Amino acid sequence: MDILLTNIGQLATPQGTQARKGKAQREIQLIKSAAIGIEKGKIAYAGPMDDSLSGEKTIDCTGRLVTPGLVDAHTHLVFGGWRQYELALKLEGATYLDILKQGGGILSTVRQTRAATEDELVAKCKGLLDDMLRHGTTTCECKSGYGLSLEEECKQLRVTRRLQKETPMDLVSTFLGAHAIPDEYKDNREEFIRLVCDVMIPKVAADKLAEFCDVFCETAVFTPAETRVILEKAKAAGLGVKAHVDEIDPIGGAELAASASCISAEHLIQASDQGIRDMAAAGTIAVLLPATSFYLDKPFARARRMIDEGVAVAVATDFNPGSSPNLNIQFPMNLACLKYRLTPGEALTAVTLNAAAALNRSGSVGSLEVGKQADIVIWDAPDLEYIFYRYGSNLVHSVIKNGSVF
Ligand code: IZC
Ligand code: ZN
Repeated sequence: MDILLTNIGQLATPQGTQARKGKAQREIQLIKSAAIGIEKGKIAYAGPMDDSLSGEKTIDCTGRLVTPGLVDAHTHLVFGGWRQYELALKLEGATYLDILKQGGGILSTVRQTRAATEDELVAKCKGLLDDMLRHGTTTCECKSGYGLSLEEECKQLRVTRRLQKETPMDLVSTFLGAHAIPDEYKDNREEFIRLVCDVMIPKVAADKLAEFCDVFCETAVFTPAETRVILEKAKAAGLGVKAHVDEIDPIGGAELAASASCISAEHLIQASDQGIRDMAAAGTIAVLLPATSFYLDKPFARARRMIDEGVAVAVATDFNPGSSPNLNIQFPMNLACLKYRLTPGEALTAVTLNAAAALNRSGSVGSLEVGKQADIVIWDAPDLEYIFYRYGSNLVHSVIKNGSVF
C-alpha cells in the first residue's frame, strides 16, 4: 500500500454505490480497531487491523474515528461580496423574500458578482474551499445563478471549472440561471425564461460548463409551470436536473420535482404528504438544508417522515451569502440529529453516500470501500456519536483527499 491508516478506533461508513433509503439509511458499518490501505489514490483495503498489511507511509490514527470524506451536495460557492448588511434588516423583521423584492438579496449578490473578475472570484473561492476541506468536505456541488446573463453565468461556471483544476476539492457544477429575474427583465419575465432555455442552456451544455441544471421554484421567483419548462429543456440538452422547491411556501414543488424525474429536490421545508410520496416513488433524493432553516428562523423539513416514507435523505450546507453564510458541514450535521431527529447513522449517510448519490457520484465516493476514491476524514473523536454531540468546534483532525493528506 502507498498509505496505511492503522489504529482506527472506529471506522464508520455506509456501504454501497447507491442512495440508501428507509431503514437502510441508518445501517452503518462500524469496525473497531480498523485499518485502511490506500493505493494510487484509491481505497485498497478497509477492514479490521491486520498485521500482514504494510504501507510505504503509515498514519497511526491513535484510536480516532474515521469516516468517508463529507459531500456537500448543495452550495452557491461562487459569488462576489457578502450580504452582512441584510442582518440588520432581518432583525427589524424583513423576510428573505421582502429583501429580494426590494432589489436586495440575490440581486445584490448578482451586482457584486458581475463587478468581480474571474481571477478575483477564483482567489476568493480558493480560500473558501480550503476552509471547507479543513471542516471535512471533500466533494462539493457548486451552483451558478449570480450572473443571470449569458456572459456572466458562463463567467461564474468558468470559475468553477478553474477551481476544479486548481484545488484538491472535487466540484460538481450546476447551472442555476433561473435563480431570480434580473433587473433588466423585471417587466418581461417570459423573455428571460426564453433566454435561459434557448440561449444559456444550449451554450452551457455545448461547452460542458455544468452537469446539472437547477431552478429556484418559489413564490415571487419561478412558478412550478415555468420550472417544468426550464427543466425539460435542460434534460433535452443532456443535463441532469434538480430544483429548489417548497422552501418558503408549499406550491407543489416536491410533486413537480418527482414528476420531472429530478435526481434531487432541495429544501422541502413545506413539502406536502403527496409530494413526499411522489418523491419516494420516483426515487428523487431529498437534499435538506437545516442550517438555512436555522438562519431564516423557519421550520425544519420533515426529514423523519421522508425517511419513513422511503425517500433517501441527504443533508448539505446551502452555503450562500444570503440564507446560509456557513460553510462548515458539521453544523447542519448536528442540526440533522437535533432538529430532524435523525440517528447518527442516518445523518452520516446523509452527508456521505446519499449526498454523493444526489450528485451522481455514489459509484466513486461516499463510502469507505475498496475501489472508491481515498477521500477520508480522521476525527478528533472516539466514535460516531461523539461528532453529533460535541457541536460547535471543528472536530476534524485531518483529511485525506484522493490519497493526499491535509
Ligand atoms: O443568494 O440568497 N435560496 N437562493 C435560494 C439562495 C438562497 C441564495 C441567495
Ligand atoms: Zn440553494
